[in-house]
Amino acid sequence: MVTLSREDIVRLCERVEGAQTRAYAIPKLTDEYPNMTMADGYAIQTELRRRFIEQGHALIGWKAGLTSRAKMKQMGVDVPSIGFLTDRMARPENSSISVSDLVHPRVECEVAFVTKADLSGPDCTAEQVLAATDYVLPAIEIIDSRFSGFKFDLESVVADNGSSARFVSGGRARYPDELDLRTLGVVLEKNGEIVEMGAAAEVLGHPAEAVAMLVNILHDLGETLPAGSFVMSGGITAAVAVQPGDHINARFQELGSISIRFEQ
Ligand code: 0L1
Ligand code: MG
Repeated sequence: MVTLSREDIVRLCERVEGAQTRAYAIPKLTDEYPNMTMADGYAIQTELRRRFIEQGHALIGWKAGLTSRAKMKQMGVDVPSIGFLTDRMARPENSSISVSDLVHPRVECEVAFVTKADLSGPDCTAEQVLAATDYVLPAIEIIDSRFSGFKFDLESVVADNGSSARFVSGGRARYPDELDLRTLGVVLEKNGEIVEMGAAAEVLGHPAEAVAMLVNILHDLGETLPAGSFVMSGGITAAVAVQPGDHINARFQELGSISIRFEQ
């Protein structure tokens, strides 16, 4: 249930927007509003999406977050979340990504879905997601929590759009029925060293389950997922911190590799 007044939602949204666009850390929102609910977090995120679209950003899709045990354990939470993705967050493969406009950049490997049919909740299933999927492709998400010292809770993370910041996709697109998306392996290398590895089943047992969960949360927000959406299903492994000079290579079984560099 939304408990915050419209005035408070707008004020907290402006706080998050300032931290995102000017890259500074802020205290978690629940320090001031300890009784804030998840619905309040989504109300702030929805206001942020409204503002960005008003400013000319194009909504291109959504991300599921905190969908693997590794991520939930790393962040000390037990429920997945969703966030929106815009054209301004996309970066090309093999590019050099600046960290000067980010606060706490970290990377994670994800399976992305591109849809060819509309999907809606409240009872969307993984089977429906797979039937509505045009193709899947590998992605690296660069998340950036805007909360000081990584001290946050789910309500604050949701308001901060699930730490969404940048993403890169590419590699090799495949039809989902050509792959076993549960056993699909991924290896994350930083500066030539393997730092994380896992199988996509880490994501709620099957990444399509995470997309179904996302569609059902969208239903609660009064939204559907239109055909042509780009959806990231959540980090398979724990997120890895990056700094200027780092080179990241994510190798996905069957889906090719994605490389990026980080610069000041
Ligand atoms: O993409 C995600 O899994 C969202 C993570 C949100 C919390 C964090 O910043 O790690
Ligand atoms: Mg992610």
